[in-house]
Amino acid sequence: MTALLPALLDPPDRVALRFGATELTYAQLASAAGALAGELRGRTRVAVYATPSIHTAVGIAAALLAGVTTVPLNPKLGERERAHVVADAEPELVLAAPGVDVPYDLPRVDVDVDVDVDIDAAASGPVPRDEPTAPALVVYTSGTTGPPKGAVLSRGAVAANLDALAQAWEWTADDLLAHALPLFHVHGLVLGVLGPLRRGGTLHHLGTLDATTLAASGATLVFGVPTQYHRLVDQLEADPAAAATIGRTRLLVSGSAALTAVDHERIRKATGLAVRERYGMTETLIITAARAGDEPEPGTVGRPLDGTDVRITGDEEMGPVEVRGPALFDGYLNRPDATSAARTDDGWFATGDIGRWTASGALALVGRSATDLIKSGGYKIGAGEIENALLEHAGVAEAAVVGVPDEDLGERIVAFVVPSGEAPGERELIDHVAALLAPHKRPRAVRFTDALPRNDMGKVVKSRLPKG
Ligand code: MLC
Ligand code: AMP
Repeated sequence: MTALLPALLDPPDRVALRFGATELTYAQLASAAGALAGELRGRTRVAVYATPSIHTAVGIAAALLAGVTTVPLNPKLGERERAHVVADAEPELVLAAPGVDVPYDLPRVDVDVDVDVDIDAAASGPVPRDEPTAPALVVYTSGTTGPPKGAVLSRGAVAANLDALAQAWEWTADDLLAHALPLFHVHGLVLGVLGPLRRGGTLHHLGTLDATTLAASGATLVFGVPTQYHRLVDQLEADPAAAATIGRTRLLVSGSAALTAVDHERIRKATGLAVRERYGMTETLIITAARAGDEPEPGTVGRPLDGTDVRITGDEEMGPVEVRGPALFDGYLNRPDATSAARTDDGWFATGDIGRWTASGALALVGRSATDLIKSGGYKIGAGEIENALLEHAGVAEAAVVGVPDEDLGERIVAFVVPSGEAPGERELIDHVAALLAPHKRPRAVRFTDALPRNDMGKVVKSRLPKG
């Protein structure tokens, strides 16, 4: 494999990263990351406190240059998740932006982005370890129950997936990618940071995907989750000038959850652009994508990427989606049981999604096999983890958590609670969950009830809970 980030070894004369008013050229990035990589050399696994800042991107680039595995940490993890991730991944230290409080009892290394440009220093830095099988990242992702699992992604998987996406989207060094995604998940980190760096192009992280900032960014390529596009189009309908500017973008890409047909159409009306959807998972990276050169079919997530095999199993027209290819993860850290449960005997990965093929060869997703997985704002959230957090509150006797359809978030988390004694306040329970777990896992509403619907075996039947 050639280097994972070749532009750091032979820096082009171009801006690599811009976060707000702070930017680094490739030469500056190569220097800053090269210097930090020198400090990291010899380590095995480090955490990055992944605030949406240039420091996070530099820290990850440095770890990759040094051949060290990175564990990106959502800075808003609650105390239960923090304890779990540290015990599970055992990072040797945490990289963080200077001056940021880091709630981890780990040795800390500040990411210095204010480094003299000295290409020699970068070039004479550590030799990148580019064995494709070496682990690049451990990314935590929720299951239906229990704490999140760390998906181990190899350097080869990241490289293969980014190259297939470049082909699908005609993505080159000339592209300026804009997004406002968090930097601790595959979407914002692998596609959104390593994507432009592997191409030698530019990333502009906008903080928030709002019409004014996006229109001013000069982006040729935009990534976002459906909630971000939904909020963006609300603004564009009220701001035709921004909509016209954004209409000159080469490609708008949506993923991590389904973009509704209504929002597809609203965006097309406001900007003249047809959004390309792509489908992926933390464990598989991107599986299918609507191509730059094809007219997208709303309601589908495009065709399999080149080199990736997708099959629909079962005898019906729609069935479980399975995937095979060079971008599959190596397994869940310390969880051989969960790893083998997700793999079929013949080496395919069972996504848990249900899909069907359309006449044009695109994949349409029609649901998930596990009802206890919720997608809210593009985040995957396990109902069981929230139920366990609620049960830790003294005022909760029983809890059942579901996702209900929501125009903005896709699904909204609603908790049904049987109180023990006097019912606690709704706000108190929401804050309780937001402290133990990341705030995006908090219920948006709590409904108190005398009893949960149960079947003869005593199992809660969530389909019998009131909707809405
Ligand atoms: C609210 N907040 C609280 C709180 N209530 N904090 C503590 N206690 C409480 N009770 C705070 C939050 O921390 C946050 O702070 C702010 O209020 C709003 O939080 P939110 O409700 O989570 O934000 P929201 O506006 O709803 O965010 C929408 C969003 C976000 C779309 C921006 O959901 C998002 O970034 N989604 C992207 C998810 C993603 O990247 N998924 C990819 C997974 S990979 P503050 O400080 O932030 O304002 C994958 C594979 C693939 O799926 O295919 O891509
Ligand atoms: P995560 O575990 O956070 O990586 O989320 C992966 C899941 O997100 C997939 O299994 C799908 O259910 C969902 N997903 C990703 N992209 C799309 C999309 N374009 N449309 C619908 N669902 C999607």
